[in-house]
Amino acid sequence: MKIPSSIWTLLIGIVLTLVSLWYGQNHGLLPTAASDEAVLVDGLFNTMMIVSTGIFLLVEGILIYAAIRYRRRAGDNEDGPPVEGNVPLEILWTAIPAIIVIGISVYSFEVYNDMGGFDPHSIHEAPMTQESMAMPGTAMAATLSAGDETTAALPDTATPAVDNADQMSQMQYEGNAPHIQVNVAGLQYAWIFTYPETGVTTGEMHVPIGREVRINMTANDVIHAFWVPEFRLKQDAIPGRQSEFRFTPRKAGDYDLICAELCGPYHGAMKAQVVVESQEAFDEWMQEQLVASRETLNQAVAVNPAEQSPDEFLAPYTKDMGIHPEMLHQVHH
Ligand SMILES: [Cu+2]
Repeated sequence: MKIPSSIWTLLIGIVLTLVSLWYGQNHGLLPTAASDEAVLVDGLFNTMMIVSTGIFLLVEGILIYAAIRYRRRAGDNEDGPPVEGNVPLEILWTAIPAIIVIGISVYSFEVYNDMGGFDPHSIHEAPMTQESMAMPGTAMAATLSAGDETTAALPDTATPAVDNADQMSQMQYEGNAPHIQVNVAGLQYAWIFTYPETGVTTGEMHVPIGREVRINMTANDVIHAFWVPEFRLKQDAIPGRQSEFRFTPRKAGDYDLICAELCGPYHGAMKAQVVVESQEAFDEWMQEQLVASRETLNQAVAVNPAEQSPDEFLAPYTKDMGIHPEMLHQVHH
């Protein structure tokens, strides 16, 4: 039985589509997706991977098929019939890539907007991702706990609809775990993090799971770039300018923050740890940092020279001065 070529084309098309769809989502090229934004970026990346796998297989497949099917046979010295121009085909292979490119650019614009690319610190609803959709209970609980629970659960029928909607949207934002602010400074060759709410300054960034992190970043000397591959986030730190961006960590773990802008001879060593942990672990860590900074402060107070007598103040230095401690008394009495 001879199978018509249209059936063959259809079958090959189906197989090609299935293979592209599978490979585009199982390429294993990206590290763990540890933030809501990473899920958005991966969606875009996988879409492009599906399209490019399909195009690659189609082009290479036709190439290999043609090379074998139309190879030169023994004793055949002809050039074959001259083929030139095919307007419908040319329109088709111009239109298809144009549609693909426009589609991808609209999609990437959308992802950039969802990540807060245009207005990083504006009030927004967190992007709906697979992870956050997988836990509707927590999202609901957070929404309810934000406002008066009775009002939220049993909306007053007398309340005008508009007021209610207004209230709802506000509640959703507040309930969406209020953001935390982190000020980041890049300098040769380290990252410094300051939490303005507590005044804590550290060399390691800790962030709680599920809460939006708003970054205000600058550089002290040259241009650096904040890059956490697991967050799919890269942003320049520019001296004299504030870079604002946000992200919502979703997966607990220790991640590398890597400087992604050549900034000097030790650029390659410019790394810091980003620790994504539960809210409780984060609060505990913050408390430890506060205690540590208070201790440092107390030590500074303990040696406050203003409260010491001159010989008390000079006592530790007598060895350096090359004199006997008793001599101090003689000097001052
Ligand atoms: Cu750097």
